[in-house]
Amino acid sequence: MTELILALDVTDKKQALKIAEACAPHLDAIKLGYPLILSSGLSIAGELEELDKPLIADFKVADIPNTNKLIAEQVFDAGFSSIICHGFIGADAIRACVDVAADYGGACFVVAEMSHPGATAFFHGGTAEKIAALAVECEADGIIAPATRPERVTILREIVGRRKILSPGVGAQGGDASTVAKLVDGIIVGRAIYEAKDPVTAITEFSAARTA
Ligand code: O7M
Repeated sequence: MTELILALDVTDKKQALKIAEACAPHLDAIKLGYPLILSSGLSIAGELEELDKPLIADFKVADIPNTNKLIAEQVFDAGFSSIICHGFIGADAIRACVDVAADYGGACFVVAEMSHPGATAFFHGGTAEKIAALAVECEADGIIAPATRPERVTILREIVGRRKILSPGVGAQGGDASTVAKLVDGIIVGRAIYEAKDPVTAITEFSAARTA
């Protein structure tokens, strides 16, 4: 079944831990990014460890190969199981993340196309397709593709084949969970869960959408 991944973009550490604890039994993974890590530190990964869920570090890494390698090592040393990097940085810089992930027995996902309206300015016109092909060439574990544009996900699927596609943009950004769940390996949901009055009930609705 398509995985359900919580984007835990909650900047209050206590609240983040509370939501994660309540939601974890109903999730396949938790994605942490700048909002929570900048407010709480990388050690938040260790505090979430007892929930026994894969933790995805969403730093959208986009530097030179050596810097990417150093960032990725910090991420995996902290206890994350996956890292996300940008794709426009090119093969050598992507490979730096893929190689570190492989060394730690983890995974690396490459952002092929983003979900927000402004993303079309640079990702369309062949760029996202090129990045997806590069992700395959670099033996990344998968790509990030927009739930807000299912037709684009279908095009990128043809390029990446059976590699994983994780898709953000469901809920708050307007993407429809049941439409996109049929096309991807994991949907990433943030505000529609962590801002809900009852996050667990919200998760139940997204879970049902995965099989609809
Ligand atoms: O459901 P939301 O809109 O509250 O949160 C979506 C999450 O997915 C949030 O953490 C974003 O940073 C992330 N995201 C996008 O929304 N769009 C993208 O194109 C890419 C990502 C992402 O996760 O990239 C790895």
